[in-house]
Amino acid sequence: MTRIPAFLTLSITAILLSACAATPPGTPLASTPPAPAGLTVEPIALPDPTVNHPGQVAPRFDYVATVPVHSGDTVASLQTASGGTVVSITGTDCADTTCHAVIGLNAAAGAPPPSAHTLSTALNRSVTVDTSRDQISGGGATTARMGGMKIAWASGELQAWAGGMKIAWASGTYAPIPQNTQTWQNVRLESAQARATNLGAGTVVAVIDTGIDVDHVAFQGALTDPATWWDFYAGDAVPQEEGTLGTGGYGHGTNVAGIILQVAPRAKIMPLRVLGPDGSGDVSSIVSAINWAVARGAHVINLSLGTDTDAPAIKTALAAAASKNVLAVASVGNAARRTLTFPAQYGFDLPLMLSVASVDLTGAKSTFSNYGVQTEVVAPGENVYAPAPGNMMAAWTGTSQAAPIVSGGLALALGQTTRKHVASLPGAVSHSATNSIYDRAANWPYGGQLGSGQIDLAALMNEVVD
Ligand SMILES: [Ca+2]
Ligand SMILES: [Ca+2]
Repeated sequence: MTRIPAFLTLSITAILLSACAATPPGTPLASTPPAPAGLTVEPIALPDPTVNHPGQVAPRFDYVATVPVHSGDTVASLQTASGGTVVSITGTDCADTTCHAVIGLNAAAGAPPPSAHTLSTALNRSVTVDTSRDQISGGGATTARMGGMKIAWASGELQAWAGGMKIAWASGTYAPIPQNTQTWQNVRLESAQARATNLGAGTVVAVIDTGIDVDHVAFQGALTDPATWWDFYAGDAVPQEEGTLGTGGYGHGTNVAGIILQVAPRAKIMPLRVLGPDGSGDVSSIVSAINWAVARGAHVINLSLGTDTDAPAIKTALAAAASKNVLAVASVGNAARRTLTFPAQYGFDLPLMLSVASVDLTGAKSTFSNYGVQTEVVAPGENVYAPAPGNMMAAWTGTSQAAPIVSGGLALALGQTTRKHVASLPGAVSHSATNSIYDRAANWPYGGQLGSGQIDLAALMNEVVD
């Protein structure tokens, strides 16, 4: 996996940060979420947020502190004591459960990182501090990157959207993309949809990614109310993908959302943009997006992104999501290493979250896919066709493409009356997976490190659907 350079974004950011420095964050939104008792925090919104602002980058933070909320705290008191900006609240009911304030911090040039010890003393509670922002020094390490690479622009496929496909998507009728036939056969999608006849209706899947092409014909009628969208990267309410065809991360989120909708055609996608055109972004944005999705009714959160650096702030947010029975799915990364990226690595500890690796269409581990004992399930992630910006279709390859097959499977199950409690559905994905992939000689080096095996959507529906 080629690491996506962060330089482009960083140079743009530097310019916009100075231009936007005088803009106070927190411009109220038209739609106010259910706020934690006593604390209301809106995402950073630059002026005129209801309009899309191509090229705009919201203020970014080098570090993010996670601070337990105490009764009597106010946004002002937390900001005064920490010297930072409260960007989000993890947890939706601070009166009953522990909430955490997510505080963005910047260090002056040459100054040491903010000290968790100093902040803990100042706030009189235990505070953790994570690196948040892409670091331009240190070899261009990317704090959060999407895991996937475009392998083909199927320009000739544009016709596929001109006729019946458009109508099929808009009406929620399953219309398989012929190029994905083998992929869907391998996970037994057709049988699963025959069993789960609601096709995911009533289920919301948050796609925390590069945004999506909200105007794509494939997404008309398939997205949540625009009041639930947000672009954390730009500080506006329109999570439209930005970039250049064939470059960087452009099209990544559109592909991921399109895969989910092929599995669960009547689910609704909540598009949340946290990654820029190069596919990189900040921990603080991802945490804010997870909190946002939970507060606005997402049932499943798809995270086709990752970082090599432990990010406890993300784990705290995912644990809070789980406490509200919100499921999460994360890709394990594309470095061909025996270790999982974060947040996928947290899936092992969190019963409501699944970590997903990629296999090819023969069931062999994809050469690029990370693996390891913390992997929970695998899905085919090679050459998966889905919508691409501009009413196009394209195939992408990566663990990023395997994860949304699992998210779609959870949405299919959630669209039905199930025998299982929501919290046990991820476990059912594992139980019902087929472990026959371990019989393949190509997978012998990875014994026990590809989870329970390949997701079997038909077996999953048989296990869970009433
Ligand atoms: Ca935008
Ligand atoms: Ca798990």
